[in-house]
Amino acid sequence: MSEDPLTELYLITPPRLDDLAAFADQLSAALDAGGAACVQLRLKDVDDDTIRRAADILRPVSQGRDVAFVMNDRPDLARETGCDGVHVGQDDASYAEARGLLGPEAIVGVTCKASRHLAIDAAEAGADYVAFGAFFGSTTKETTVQAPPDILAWWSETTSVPCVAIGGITAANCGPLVAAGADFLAVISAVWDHPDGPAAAMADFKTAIESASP
Ligand code: TZP
Ligand code: MG
Repeated sequence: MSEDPLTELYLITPPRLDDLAAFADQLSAALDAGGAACVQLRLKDVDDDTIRRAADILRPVSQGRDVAFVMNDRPDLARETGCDGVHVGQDDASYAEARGLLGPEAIVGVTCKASRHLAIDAAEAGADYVAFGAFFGSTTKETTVQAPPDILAWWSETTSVPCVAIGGITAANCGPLVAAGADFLAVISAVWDHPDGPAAAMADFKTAIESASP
């Protein structure tokens, strides 16, 4: 029997949040189904007040269920809105800037695409997790880099820093990523666009993760 904890879900908000109250209900349903460790607020091309309003509504939904709430791209807004941390890409604030703004206790995660080199640098600097992807084609974000599942296996054997897998992940295709050692599966469309709703999506992931776990 493996002593590794089961792979958990890292839920990222949909690209648009036109009805925050309705989405708060969807998020509650997903989190109450179990299996999620983190929620990331990811809103692109909106003004800062829109991000603040979304954080003010969604952060308590997540933190009230002991699920970490992190901000995408913006350590300054993460700090201002009381998030648990931030996720930065290679074109955002650097890891060091994010850590400097948020302090030693915050979660700081770093996108590393399919680069072992970027991941080692981020982990050595102190990142709380590294994110690899895209593993599959995504309808949410155009992806230029394809990550092979074996990068997860290599990472898990190399370090104890957690890794997040992202990009087109569904309950139907996540098995090889779970088997390769993904600590977290970051998902958008597979949960929010599930025909039977987010709780059903979470149940599908639970079944898939349990059957693929080493
Ligand atoms: N980064 C790489 S792929 C992606 C991001 C933010 C989108 C993931 O969304 P989905 O719908 O789970 O493919
Ligand atoms: Mg970014």
